[in-house]
Amino acid sequence: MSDTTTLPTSPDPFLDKAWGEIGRLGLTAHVAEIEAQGLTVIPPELACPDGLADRLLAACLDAAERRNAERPDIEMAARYAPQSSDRFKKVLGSGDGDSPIGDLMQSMLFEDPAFEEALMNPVLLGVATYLCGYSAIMYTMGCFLKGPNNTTLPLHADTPGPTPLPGYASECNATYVLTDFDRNNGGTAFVPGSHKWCRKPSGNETQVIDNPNAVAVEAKAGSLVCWHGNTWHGAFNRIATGIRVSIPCVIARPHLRTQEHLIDKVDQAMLDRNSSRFAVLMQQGIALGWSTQTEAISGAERATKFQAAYVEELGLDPAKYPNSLFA
Ligand SMILES: O=C(O)CCC(=O)C(=O)O
Ligand SMILES: [Fe+2]
Repeated sequence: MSDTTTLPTSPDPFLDKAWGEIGRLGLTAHVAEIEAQGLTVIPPELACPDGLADRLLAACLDAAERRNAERPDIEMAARYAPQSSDRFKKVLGSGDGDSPIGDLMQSMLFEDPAFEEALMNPVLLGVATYLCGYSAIMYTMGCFLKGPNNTTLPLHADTPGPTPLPGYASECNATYVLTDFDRNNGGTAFVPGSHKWCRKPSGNETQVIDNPNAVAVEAKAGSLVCWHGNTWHGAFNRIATGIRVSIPCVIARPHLRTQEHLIDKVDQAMLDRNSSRFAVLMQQGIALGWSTQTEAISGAERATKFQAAYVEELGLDPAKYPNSLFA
């Protein structure tokens, strides 16, 4: 027997790493709440230090002004639906002239460096990693701008695919709340505990007002509301005047087909100023999605290069832990 003491090695060093970060960031109770309820509200002082929420709100209004040629006045009393909301009419079941989501701006990441900061916020990544692992990728980052409306957004689970949904999270929705959320403000509606049911709501269950288990989230501007992809949620209509502003940042496991295709869209300067984790979130470690054999070969080379750099940054190799939920 050797006289040196060897500590037992953890069966999953990725879990240890994720758990260590959660502890250091003061997120343990929030992660426990996600386990129990399927969602948590991380308060502004933890979620958005150093004025991040103010920078994000300004960046959203700047982007809306660029896209719609008019800066939204977030105090205004009218319905806000400058251009895109009708696109979702059939999908979301809104009545004519009304939208359950207001305006949805998509592909926000490239609009302003503040969105890069939002994605790389250690608090967001701590929760997203716990739910989707270190190899997770960005699925989408948008911005909802919702004024007074009549139509609720039906309850649904974000996880794609048929029932049974996997019991583990395939997605983490981390939404920056940039104006206060509650019932009157048209905040998100949640059915606490529904992430454990591993199915999607159907029929009358989808109705936010009629479902007695749907509760309005209460979150102050600057909060980060995080939920498990299986958690049933929708949104109450906005009774209050003014515009509700939020940034849904959705992180997913790397086998999912993402809403945003980022692989060949990220510019080199953006990659250069960020970590390998950022590159992986930007789908640079993904080899799939080619249209020609040449692309298949170059894509595999690119993915291998970014994965290797990430292994060095992590000090751990996800490929060596194929059964880990955290790798
Ligand atoms: O508008 C909301 O509050 C909910 C939006 C939603 O369903 C989502 O971000 O996945
Ligand atoms: Fe959703």
